[in-house]
Amino acid sequence: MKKFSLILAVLIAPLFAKYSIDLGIVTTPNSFHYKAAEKFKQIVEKRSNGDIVVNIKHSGSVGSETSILQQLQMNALQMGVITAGPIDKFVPSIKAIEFPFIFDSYKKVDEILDGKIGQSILKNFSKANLVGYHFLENGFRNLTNSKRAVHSAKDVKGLKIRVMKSQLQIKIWKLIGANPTPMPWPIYTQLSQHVIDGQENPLAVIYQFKLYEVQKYLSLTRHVYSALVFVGSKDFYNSLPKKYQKLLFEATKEASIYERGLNRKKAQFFLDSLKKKGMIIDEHPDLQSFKEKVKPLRADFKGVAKKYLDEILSK
Ligand code: EAX
Repeated sequence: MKKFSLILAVLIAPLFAKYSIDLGIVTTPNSFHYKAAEKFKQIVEKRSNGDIVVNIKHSGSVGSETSILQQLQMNALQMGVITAGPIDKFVPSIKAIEFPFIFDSYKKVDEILDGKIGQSILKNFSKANLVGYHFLENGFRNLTNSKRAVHSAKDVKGLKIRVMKSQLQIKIWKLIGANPTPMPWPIYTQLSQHVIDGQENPLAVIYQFKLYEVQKYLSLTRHVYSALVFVGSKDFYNSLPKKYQKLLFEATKEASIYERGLNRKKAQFFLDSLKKKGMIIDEHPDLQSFKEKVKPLRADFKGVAKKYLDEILSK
């Protein structure tokens, strides 16, 4: 009986909820994006006493990250956990934190993202009819490919590399010498069919999406720190009573801190696992050669993005 009423409560709870949040992610339930979304769901549903329900739409079932952002602008979705890369079309100032080799430690990441610069970037989401709630973590991005070992930038020459849908990311890989191809996630099929030779992502994503099956070489380039952002629909946010607006900020913050901790704790695990899976790993690529190639990028930065970039670089 007890079990029955519990099941009943779960089934009818959504009927009594006053607000419903559809939250989109492009990754699968084993990802950190999902773990963060799940934590957010637990907090929000509990602290709103069921007034708010959260439905996690995972694995790209509601479209690519760019499409999720567009749906958030129209309140067709209410929240998403989105990679910073494709956000730069909507919120150009976020480019400052996607600049190559700008972060050398988690300490600096947290200082910038949770500090004044991060806060102003999140505020800028409002101009795109979005809410930037909180930064969480995808991780440092590393290059993989199926063709050859990459130790220095010259080894990248001519490789067809899938990049995120971001002008900045395309430019980075052009400068390094690759043939960058922007595509939405996921890209396993394109890698396995050799439409592209390589890609770049944090170790967790490489492992969780089994890219080791189709990519032999991994270079720990850590070229870009990849933040994730809890993004929301501004219209939905404005429709909420103050106490629930506050709750969304609280819950995204707690879920982000939880996810960052989890992600960092497992970094070594993913490296060991990829080794066990047989990837050939260059743990100490010639980063200086990559840094040299991307130097001209700084001249492309204008306005607010330049202001943030200069500030981060001066720290
Ligand atoms: O969050 O599109 C990407 O490369 C992202 O880093 C990731 O895989 C999804």
